[in-house]
Amino acid sequence: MIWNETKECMSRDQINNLQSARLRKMVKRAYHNVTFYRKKMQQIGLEPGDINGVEDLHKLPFTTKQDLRDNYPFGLFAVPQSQIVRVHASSGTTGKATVVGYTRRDIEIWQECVARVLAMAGVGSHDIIQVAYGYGLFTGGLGLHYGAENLGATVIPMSTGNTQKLITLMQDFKVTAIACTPSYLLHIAEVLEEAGQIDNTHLKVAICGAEPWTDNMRKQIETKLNIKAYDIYGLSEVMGPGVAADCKFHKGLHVYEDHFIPEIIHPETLEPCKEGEVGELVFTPITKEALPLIRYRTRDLTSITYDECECGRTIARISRFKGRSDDMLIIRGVNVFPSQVEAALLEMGETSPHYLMIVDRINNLDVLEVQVEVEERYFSDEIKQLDSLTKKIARALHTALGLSVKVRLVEPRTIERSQGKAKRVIDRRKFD
Ligand code: DLL
Repeated sequence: MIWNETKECMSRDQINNLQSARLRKMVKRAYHNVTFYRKKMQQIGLEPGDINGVEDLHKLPFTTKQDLRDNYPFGLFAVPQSQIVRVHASSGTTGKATVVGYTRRDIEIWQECVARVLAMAGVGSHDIIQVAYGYGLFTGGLGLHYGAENLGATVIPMSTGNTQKLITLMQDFKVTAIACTPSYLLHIAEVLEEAGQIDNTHLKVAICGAEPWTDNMRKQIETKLNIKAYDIYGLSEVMGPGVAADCKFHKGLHVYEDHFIPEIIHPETLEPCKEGEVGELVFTPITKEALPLIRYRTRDLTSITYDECECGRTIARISRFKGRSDDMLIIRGVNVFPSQVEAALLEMGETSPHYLMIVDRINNLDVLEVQVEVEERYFSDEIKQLDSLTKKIARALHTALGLSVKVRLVEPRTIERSQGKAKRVIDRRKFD
């Protein structure tokens, strides 16, 4: 399969024509099959016929994560449920997940995109790949799994959680490729190092993403493990992993423009940014059947270039991510909003709403500590009571966030009060 030349080296005109044709069809489908889009377009007097091509994209309204939540769970689906073959979900701000669905064709396109990412990283049918992203509602595990199978590689569906077993199988099966978050890979490297086994693997390549990381971190991974590491990007709303990825030149992530139209906008004025200028990434997927999205605001901050890459690909490239335009944190690959912590604490009713989240990276693993103010009496009473409340809060936060949390109860008025916007998060991880 020659991914490269047929789909990734088109001229700008060819890309524009393909995108325009697909955009026209997608807008029609969204308008006729999804009440939400029809109403939104009618409100601004827009009809599908007004969208002739990419040049008209700016006329369309934006879609946000809140829109998906407001239409929870299946309100934005454009096909009957009988045509939905898979559902994934990611965490939401106040407990309600963001739900996404796929038709059989959507899954085919997704696995093709991931296969293209893997092929770009030099993975092929001769490789044995351990998929160590979480399997389940998160798109990482199954996304990489189907993509690697599509490519013909041998897939070990490892998921997360048992590093020792992962290492044993990596060695016994002579695993040559791994897909996991970059911080987890560094942790794996450290465990290998401690066991004196760092040179005792057949690993050649890693496909890392789902959280921000730097070029320095990539080099660290490459040096420690003597492998090549590649960046893979995606988000569940737009598809999952495989929306963009980097090639061996590591000069930005190639966006699969035959399926996703990227835009960069100023997060406040919402006006388009110039090429090279940092702004918020907006995606319009143009081939999705189950969940068409029009101008979806990712909240990820990056810049774009349309220059041809040294590898010969002409599709647009986005730079490594510079952060987000909202308060979402990514902790061990899990998306966490401070408001989720607040909602869980308020629901318990035994604490004050004063809390502080401290995120750190210890031994390359993200650790979240939540400090919570509780009434004075908990400190004067028996230590047992404090202990049981700590455990209760930890359980509630674990349920709300899907992540284990270290809870520390503190006395009233310990957490600094702010006159302006409350500071709820201290992130000690380094991303530069
Ligand atoms: O994280 C999909 C994914 C799985 C991507 C496995 C790559 C590998 P969500 O849980 O919906 O989906 O989270 C999406 O994660 O908006 C970014 O903020 C962040 N993110 C994903 N990939 C990268 C990356 C998956 N390579 C959110 N670099 C996105 C930086 C990333 N941030």
